[in-house]
Amino acid sequence: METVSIINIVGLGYIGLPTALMFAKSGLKVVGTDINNKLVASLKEGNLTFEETGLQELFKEALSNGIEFSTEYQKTHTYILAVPTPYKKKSKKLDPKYVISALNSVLDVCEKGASIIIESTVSPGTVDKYIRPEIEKRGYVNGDDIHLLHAPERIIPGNMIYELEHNSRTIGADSLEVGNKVKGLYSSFCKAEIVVTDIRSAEMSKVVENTYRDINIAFANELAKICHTDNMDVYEIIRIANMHPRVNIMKPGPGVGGHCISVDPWFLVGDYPDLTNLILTARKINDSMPRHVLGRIRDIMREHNIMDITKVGIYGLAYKENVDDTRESPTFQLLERMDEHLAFGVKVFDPYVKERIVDHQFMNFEDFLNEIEILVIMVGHDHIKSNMDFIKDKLVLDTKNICTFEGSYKL
Ligand code: SAJ
Repeated sequence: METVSIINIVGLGYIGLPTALMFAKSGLKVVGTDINNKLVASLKEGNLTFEETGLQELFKEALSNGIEFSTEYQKTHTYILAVPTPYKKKSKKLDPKYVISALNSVLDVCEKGASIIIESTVSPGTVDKYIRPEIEKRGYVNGDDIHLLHAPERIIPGNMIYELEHNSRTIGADSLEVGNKVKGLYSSFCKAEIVVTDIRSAEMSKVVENTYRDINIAFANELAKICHTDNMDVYEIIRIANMHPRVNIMKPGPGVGGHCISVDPWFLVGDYPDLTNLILTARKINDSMPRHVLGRIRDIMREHNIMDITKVGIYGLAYKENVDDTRESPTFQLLERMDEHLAFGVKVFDPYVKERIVDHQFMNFEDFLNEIEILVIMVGHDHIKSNMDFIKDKLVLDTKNICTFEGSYKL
């Protein structure tokens, strides 16, 4: 592996930060850059900005290896951009503004011949359509003055550190030579296979992976609705079906959240509206699940003659178990639906979410339980699994199928 000067990681969020720390742990010289002053100040003081298994230990190792954090872009040869790539809610197309702005800040300072590696998920074609023109506008020649690469991440919140080391990954480059050089860089911490391909294939494969998962979850969710209608046990049916050697149905749930699976398929729908019937339908099914949960709450209230919505408690604000990330969380979608239907005053609790972000959010589990009659489990945190004894006397709507006692309501 050729020696690299500084690696400048741009964007210190859920992906950029752990990646920066892994490089630093491997002994490389790393500077993490973010435009958010508060975030940089916090990291400089030694405080992490989100929780993740093993992140604290990794942070300590990276600090002792000299990782630095700054709001300034560094003059160097290697950049990794891990900034957000939101989608425009109406057109469902990717909004590349953060990548473009980060890229331009990098182009202002980078050395000639620098490699700029985009880790952010982008819709297929984004590099050609939006990124290359920025480089050309400045009179740089891509592949000569600047090397552009796309190296999408694959790590899953909750198991990021392990997966950074053990998941295989993809590097899209314009030439095999540059791709292999960057592969050498990532192999400083990634022990799995690293595939070098072209940029277009790297972009597409990333979005395809998340779309595949979205479609499969939608199938499980549709089954849950079918089974509910005719009083069948969807979990038993999935358990049996999955005994078939070539069947592997996923778990139904209250909806699909997170910044990846619920977003990436929209890039394909936005770009290929006439060709994405299956993908769009899957998105619609998954997006309909919070409404299905609302209907189930109504059923339980009716059955037990409970008229007061403030007796309902929603457990879980995170988008999935054992993380504090609330992006695109099904619970937000449920709360929005409730609000639209004038169901004000529903109570909320999540042990991972330490700041008050919604109305009637409790910070203490006991206080929360004391106030409610119906408990809706939206997220299967380990916390609730180890507190089954305390919720047994409630009417429980268990959307994650985690209750170990009889009598809970299911999706
Ligand atoms: N979910 C279900 N049923 C399931 C599995 C998940 O309802 O059987 C729900 C979860 O509760 C959650 C949502 O789906 O709301 C997404 O969670 P997830 O754990 O499936 O995935 P993410 O969004 O945390 O991470 C995904 C991963 N992609 C794939 O597995 C193909 C991860 O590897 C990617 O790195 C990440 O997206 C990303 O950054 O793109």
